[in-house]
Amino acid sequence: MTGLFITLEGPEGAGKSTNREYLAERLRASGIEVLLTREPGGTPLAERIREVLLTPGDEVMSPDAELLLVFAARAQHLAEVIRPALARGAVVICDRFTDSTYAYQGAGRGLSLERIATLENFVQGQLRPHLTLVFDLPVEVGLARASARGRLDRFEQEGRVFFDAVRGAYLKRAEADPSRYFLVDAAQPLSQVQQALDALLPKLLELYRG
Ligand code: Z5A
Repeated sequence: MTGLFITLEGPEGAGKSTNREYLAERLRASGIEVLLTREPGGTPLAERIREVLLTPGDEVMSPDAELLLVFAARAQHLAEVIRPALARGAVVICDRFTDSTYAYQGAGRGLSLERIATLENFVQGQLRPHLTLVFDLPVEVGLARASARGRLDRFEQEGRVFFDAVRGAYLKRAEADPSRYFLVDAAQPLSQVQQALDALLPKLLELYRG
């Protein structure tokens, strides 16, 4: 049996972290093993790479270096955590994955989508998420939520143009493949967001049980 690979995507402050545990609990209530993880990160080595990626510093990180670090962390995460969990039949819920790379390094930094696709194929082989939930909300709402938390990380220090591009990329990807992407209106009150997740649960169970 192979498990189910679900990714949560969207701009900052969209509620991915808040809702991943909720979704996991709903699935666990059906007796399913759920592994919650995140990117960049998910293993000790990948978490060290996350620190490098998120910590602001004096040296400007080149977009190419950023892209390669993201995929280095992903290679480790896949090998150590994601592939083994899927192989034993678990549901893997990952907070961000390669759609973030297309959105942040592709649309945000302006790197070639073909180059990202080459690395995606190299690092992931055939593996793609079965389902991707895109938590969508206006940029200013997400940034206000994120900045209410205090110190901004290296990505959160970017400007409005960057985040507009990121949001646009997610919406374009979701529109291009409605069978894989599910759009969640993340600007709604949390209770309504969670109602939308509840409504999705039968589809998740159906996908999982094949
Ligand atoms: N990155 C990349 O560039 N390339 C890649 O390939 C990958 C990642 C994989 C990871 O940081 C950074 O790495 C990310 C992109 C880059 N950029 N940044 N920044 P992260 O994982 O730490 O950042 P994040 O994913 O944006 O986390 P976040 O800002 O915490 O967003 P969130 O998880 O979606 O939101 P949240 O923490 O659940 O909620 C934020 C606040 O809003 C919190 O106080 C909640 O209580 C509140 N909230 C949540 N939902 C609601 C609703 N519905 N109403 C009101 N308030 C709400």
